[in-house]
Amino acid sequence: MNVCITGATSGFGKAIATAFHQAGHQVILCARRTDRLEAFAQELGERVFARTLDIRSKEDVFSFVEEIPQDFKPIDLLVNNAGLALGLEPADQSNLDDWEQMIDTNIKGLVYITRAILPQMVQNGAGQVINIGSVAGSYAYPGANVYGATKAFVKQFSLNLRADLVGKNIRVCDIEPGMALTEFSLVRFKGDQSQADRVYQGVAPLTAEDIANTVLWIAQQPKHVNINRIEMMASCQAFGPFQVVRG
Ligand code: NDP
Ligand code: 8X3
Repeated sequence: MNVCITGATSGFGKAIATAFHQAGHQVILCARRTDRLEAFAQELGERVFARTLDIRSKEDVFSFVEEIPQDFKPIDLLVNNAGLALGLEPADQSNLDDWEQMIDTNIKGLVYITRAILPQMVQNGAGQVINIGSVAGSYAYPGANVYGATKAFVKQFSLNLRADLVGKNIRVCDIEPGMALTEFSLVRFKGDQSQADRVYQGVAPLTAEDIANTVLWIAQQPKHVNINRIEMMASCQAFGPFQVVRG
C-alpha cells in the first residue's frame, strides 16, 4: 500500500508511519519541521517519500500532492493526523491567533489535503481516509472551546465523507482518542515542559503506538468492512458530571 500520513515528525504520526513501514508499506510523509522529517525519513530508509509541508497552505498542499512520485501512487490510504491544541484558557481569555491556527490546521488543512487526494481515489476506484479526531469533539471540557469544536468538525466531516463516497470503494474512519502521551501537551502549553508533564503525572495515558496499532488494524479490515468511528481512552480516563452552578 501507499500510505500518506500528515504530521509525521512526532507523536501519533511518527508511530503510524513506523507501523505501516514495518508492515512493508510505502509511506508518504509531511510536516513543517524539515530537520526532524529528514532525520526520520533517513531512519526509515527505503520506501519513503518525505517533503516539508505546512498543511495550512492550500497552494502548497496541492503542490505536495502533485509532487508525490509516480511509484508512490496510487495513494491507498490518507491518514489525516496533523493537528494541535493551543491553550486551555476560558473562551473570553483565549488568544484569537491560537484559535485561528487550530481552525487553519485541524479543519482547513485537513480539508485541503483530503480534497487534493480524493479525486485520485475516486478515479482509481479504491482508497481509505482515516482521520484523527478526538474525544474532545464529543465531550465538552473547560478550555477545550475551539480545539474541541475543530474535532467535532473532523467527526462530522468524516461521516459526511462516508455519505458521499458510499459505493465508490472508499472507506472513511474517524479515530477519537482521549489523553495520549505525545508532544501534544508541550505544544498546547507552548513549550512549558513542567505543565505538560503534569497532564500525564501518576497515570498511564494512551501511547502513540496504541493509536498506530488501531490505524493499522482499521486498514487491515476486509474491503467490505468500514469502521465509521472509534472512540478510545486510557483506562484511567472517563467522564465527569455536568456542572451546576447554584445561587
Ligand atoms: P504531536 O504534537 O506529537 O504531533 C503533531 C504533529 O502534527 C507533528 O508531527 C507536527 O509536525 C504536525 N503538525 C502540526 N501542525 C502542522 C501543520 N500546520 N502542517 C503540517 N504538520 C503539522 O501531537 P499528537 O501526535 O498527539 O497529535 C496528532 C493528532 O492527534 C492531532 O490532530 C491531535 O489533535 C490528535 N489527538 C491527540 C491526542 C493526545 O492526547 N495526544 C488525543 C486525541 C487526538 P510539525 O510541528 O513538524 O509540523
Ligand atoms: C486530545 C485529548 O482530552 O486532551 O484531543 O482533549 S484531550
